[in-house]
Amino acid sequence: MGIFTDQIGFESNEKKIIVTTEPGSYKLVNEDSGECVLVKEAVKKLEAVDPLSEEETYSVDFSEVNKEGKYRVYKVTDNTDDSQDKSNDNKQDAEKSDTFVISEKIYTDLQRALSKALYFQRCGCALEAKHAGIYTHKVCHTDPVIHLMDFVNKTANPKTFDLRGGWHDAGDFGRYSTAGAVALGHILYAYELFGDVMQGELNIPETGNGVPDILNECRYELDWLLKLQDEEGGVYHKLTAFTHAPFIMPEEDKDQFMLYPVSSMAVADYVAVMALASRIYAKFDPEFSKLAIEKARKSFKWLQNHGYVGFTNYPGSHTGEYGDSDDDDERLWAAAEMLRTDKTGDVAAYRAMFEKNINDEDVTLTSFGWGEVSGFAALSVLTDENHTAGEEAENKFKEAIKEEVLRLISVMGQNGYNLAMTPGDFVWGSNMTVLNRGILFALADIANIELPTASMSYREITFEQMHYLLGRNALNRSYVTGFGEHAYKNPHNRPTAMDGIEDPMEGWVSGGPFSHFCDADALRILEKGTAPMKCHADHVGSYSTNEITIYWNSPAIFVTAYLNSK
Ligand code: G3I
Ligand code: 9MR
Ligand code: ZN
Repeated sequence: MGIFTDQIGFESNEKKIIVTTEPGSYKLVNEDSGECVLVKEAVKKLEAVDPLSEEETYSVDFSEVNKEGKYRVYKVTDNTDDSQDKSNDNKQDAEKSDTFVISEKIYTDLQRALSKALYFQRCGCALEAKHAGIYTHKVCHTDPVIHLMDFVNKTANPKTFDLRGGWHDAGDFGRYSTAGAVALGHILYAYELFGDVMQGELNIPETGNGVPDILNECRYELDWLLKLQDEEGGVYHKLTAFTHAPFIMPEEDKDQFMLYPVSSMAVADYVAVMALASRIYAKFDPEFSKLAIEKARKSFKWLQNHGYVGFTNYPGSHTGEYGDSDDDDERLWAAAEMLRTDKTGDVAAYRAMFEKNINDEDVTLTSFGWGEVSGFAALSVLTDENHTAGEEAENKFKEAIKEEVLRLISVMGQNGYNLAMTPGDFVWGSNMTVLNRGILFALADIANIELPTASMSYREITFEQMHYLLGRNALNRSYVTGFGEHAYKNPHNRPTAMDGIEDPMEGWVSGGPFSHFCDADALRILEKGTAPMKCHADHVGSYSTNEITIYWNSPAIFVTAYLNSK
């Protein structure tokens, strides 16, 4: 059996629901005093077995306890047989939850660690002990870059580029425009909305320069992304080697890195995120702000002159593809941001592109992932104090959000974990889906979208998603390194695998359970037909269930900032 909890804990004034796989009584014990604070009966929420874990689930609600402290939940058993039970130790282990706290602002340390983690992805510089602690490495990937076609054609004396910088995307060393823009989007919007709780120092090289560290860290990626624009305003889709490096430290990777062709998704995401950055950094660095909007204008012109330009990997090359069959949502985000930010620009053109794409029926209007960015347009429009896009557009976004929120609330009712996920949602990077739904709930809250049927507030609903991420799941596993008694420990990340240090850096969100797991280690470790919520292998080789990426941390930064901000 299992007793599953958020391994960080619960806010004093919020719901405190524990999930278990067995009926019976459960007691909440204060771990410091040993005092039993409350005994509650487990309640069966579903008639059928839980569709995500394929097990019986029960919930135990300790919400009435508000007192700050460290706690643990135990199953109340008939103690008389315990002394004879040889498997007593194991049994005891299985019949208690991990420890957790009841407190205020419980995700403050988590938010900081999620943010600091990005520093460890910095490419083109050394990570020094002063900032990196034990996780140092020498400078990496500083060699000149060439075009893919010059590489393929073995051109003599090809044109070279200095494209140092940016964040490594993930466990690989690639740097990808759309992935980077989306990660920046999550963080910069979070800063705009919840800046008050994003002022903390991160101990990075720029600390103390008068700019909040989270913006300093984002600047490292922005300065790199700025350089990916070509002379015509096109933006290269990615910068990687021809294939992924073997497991080596970043500084040992001497493969030739290349610029891959322009895609219209990369251009549109670039426009959106440069406009957003121009707005956010205006008061810290007016010169950078001006440069960012100029670059955005240039790429916007490219969008006006070009239709959809897709991206597929060159035959034989298999670094991340980030393919996308349409760019309407990216254009919508670009136009929404230019309309809001660039008041002295070509407003009529921004408006026209915005109108065209908001009315495109294929655009969902509620997504925040690397492939579908329409939710960022909603976020930008609905948080614009000047209401630049107008009431009709606002209403359209609000209706779409309301519909999706109602669907997700109904989904939460259909599983034992109050999770806004169906069995089919356990895709590669399912934790991003969980977190992006958290962003949607936060946006619905900010935009005052009525919650007609639910008994919980948006804030409570969002907490429920975080509780899953932090251990209240069928594997009893916290999906953030360093946070929780049973936090996963072996992220698919080359430095983690090769640095010889036992513990991984803290603050990394795992991709999470993937029901069609496809890497050799997951295939070896997990049985075929495993329940969706259990398709996670905490193994360094399992890239399809246990990798890290910048854009799986970034939505967690948004969600924790939202939850910490009230
Ligand atoms: O688009 C289909 C959808 O129509 C279908 O319903 C769904 C069902 O599984 O699949 C969807 O496609 C999935 C796609 O992501 C979009 O979600 C693919 O199956 C899935 O394999 C694909 O996974 C991506 C993976 O790369 C493989 O391409 C992940 O989202 C993406 O995060 C991951 O990104 C990698 C980079 O390539 C390289 N760097 C590391 C990074 C993280 O693992
Ligand atoms: O480490 C790579 C990871 O970032 C990618 O998500 C994954 C899928 O593209 O590929 C990983 O690299 C593997 C490569 O594709 C095949 N050989 C083994 C590599 C490391 O496990
Ligand atoms: Zn590097």
